[in-house]
Amino acid sequence: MKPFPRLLRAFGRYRGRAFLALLAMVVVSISTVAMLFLLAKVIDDALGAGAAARLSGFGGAGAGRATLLRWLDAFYATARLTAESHGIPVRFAVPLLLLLALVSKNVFSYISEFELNGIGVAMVRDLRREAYDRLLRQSTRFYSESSTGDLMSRMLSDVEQIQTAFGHQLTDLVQGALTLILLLLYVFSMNARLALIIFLLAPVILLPIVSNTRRLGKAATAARERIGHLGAILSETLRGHRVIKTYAMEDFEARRFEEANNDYFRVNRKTVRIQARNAPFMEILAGIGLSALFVYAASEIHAHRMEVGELFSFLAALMMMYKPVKDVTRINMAIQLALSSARRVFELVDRVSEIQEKPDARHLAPFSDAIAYENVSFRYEDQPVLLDVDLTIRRGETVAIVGPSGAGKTSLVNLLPRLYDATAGRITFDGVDIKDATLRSLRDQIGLVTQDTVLFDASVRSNIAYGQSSPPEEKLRAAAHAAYADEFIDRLPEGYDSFVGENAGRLSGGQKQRLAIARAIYKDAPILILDEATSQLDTESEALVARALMNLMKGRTTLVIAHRLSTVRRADRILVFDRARLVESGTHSELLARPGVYHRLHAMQYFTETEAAESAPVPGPR
Ligand code: DGT
Ligand code: MG
Repeated sequence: MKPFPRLLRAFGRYRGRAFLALLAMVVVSISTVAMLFLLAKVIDDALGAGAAARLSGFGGAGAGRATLLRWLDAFYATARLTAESHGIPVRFAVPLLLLLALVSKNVFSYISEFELNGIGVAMVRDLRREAYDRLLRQSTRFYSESSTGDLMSRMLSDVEQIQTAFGHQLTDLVQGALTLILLLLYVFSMNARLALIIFLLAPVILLPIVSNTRRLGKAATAARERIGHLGAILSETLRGHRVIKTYAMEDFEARRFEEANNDYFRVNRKTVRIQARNAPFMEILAGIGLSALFVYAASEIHAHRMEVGELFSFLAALMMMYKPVKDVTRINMAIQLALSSARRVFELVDRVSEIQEKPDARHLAPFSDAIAYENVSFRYEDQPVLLDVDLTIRRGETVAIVGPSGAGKTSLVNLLPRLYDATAGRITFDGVDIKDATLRSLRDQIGLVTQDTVLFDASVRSNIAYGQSSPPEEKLRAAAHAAYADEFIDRLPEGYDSFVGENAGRLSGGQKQRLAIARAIYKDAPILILDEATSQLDTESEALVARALMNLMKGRTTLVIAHRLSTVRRADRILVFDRARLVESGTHSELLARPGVYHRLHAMQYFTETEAAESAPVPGPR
């Protein structure tokens, strides 16, 4: 579905309010015309400019007057009579009526503005919620392939753009159109010939606006793309500031930013140029028209076909028409912007995650027997990452996965919670193909500690008991204790209520990992996936993390991507991966006994030794 009808449908949800706004707008337009009419009366009747003309029999309610004017005349006459019967003189009554029209115009324009803008705000709330829901349910592939900056700008500024268009700009558009129609009627009823001349000249003014608008629309789309690119660079810088510093890449990044910034600048300058020439051009055209009008009007007044007040009223009506016409450019641009934004937001909303739950997916019973990979192959793009992997993991087993970097270890374990789906073969969970199970029941049974620790900018408490508003205190402390995290948590200024900061900037690498382990212990899932990362830890915190991990693995079925000799030795079985294939499997001593990848890795000191962990007493329930 195209963005426009779709936005209209979203708008339609609020049609009650929209109808109210429309009614208010009609009243505003009528009040505006009434004001113009009364302006003529103020000049001609209250101030007396028309007295001479009326005495000589010209102007006023002649037989040839158009319907609109006759209605206004009748209404005016009644109002005047009423005022006179109450003893209010004309010079008070007419300005009072003018004031009434003015108040009515403003009260109703408040109502329409408020109602329509309210719809705009509500629409984007709906849209943002929908987009965020979709975003949350996207596949891991989507996240790894999208740029954060781009997604952020879609969720924030693009959605904002739609709000402006469907609130503010739409109010101006509809109000402008309504008022324009009534104003046209008004000027035609007042002096059809004069109005016709002006009307015929209008296209001369309108055509350049239309072409300008089209060019503006194109420039705006280009500008959106450029700002997205800028955002992407910016968010990379914010996330990667440490790398940038240590590689002394400030100049490089500055240049990259400079290029993108200049790109954006060029597009903007084009927009600015188009915009800048718009107003002066229009004003000059309008000035020419106005001068001609004065010349013509002078002869009309001379011939007593028009009164001075009416001329002023006519002029004021023309001026008022200028605004909605002029606004067409701005509104059109805003709508173009909103449409291109809507396209980008809907792209996100419509994106279907490649990981789908079957409609008849079944709930998995608690894990009882075995997980099996049957001829599993996997690829991200063209390059195979896993080829024909066959393996079975029994309940309670600890399986270590080792292999050179890029062998496919992380990819292998990512398939189990269906972060990715295998490209061939299948994975079963107690004999059930995981694609036939509900995602929830599958993922609930899996605890995951990733290679790069992820913590949320929240309290220690909510990081451990992720997603629970009031976690039981003993369970929380027990998890922290088993993860060897309690000693540092207790030293934090506010203990469990301390905030960890964005990217957990207030914690050390080892502390972060122990928090992540505490989270997994807290979740208490029967199956555990550990992607061990040891690089950033010193020996002491590594020993702590190692012990915490051992506590975590106790009594669970564990798949551990291991770099630590102690873990590998303790594993029931070691699976060795090399270049996408499962090449060896066995225990540490079995594998060492034969020449192969494992033997080579061991000889190359691929594994880290952790003395403290080795010599530590077997961690019982502390
Ligand atoms: P590690 O963590 O360095 O010890 O290596 P592994 O064994 O965990 O490797 P893995 O599974 O992360 O990557 C295997 C291959 O797949 C490697 O050539 C990089 C590639 N790869 C990993 N993640 C992605 C991804 O998100 N998109 C694409 N296109 N390729 C990926
Ligand atoms: Mg990995």
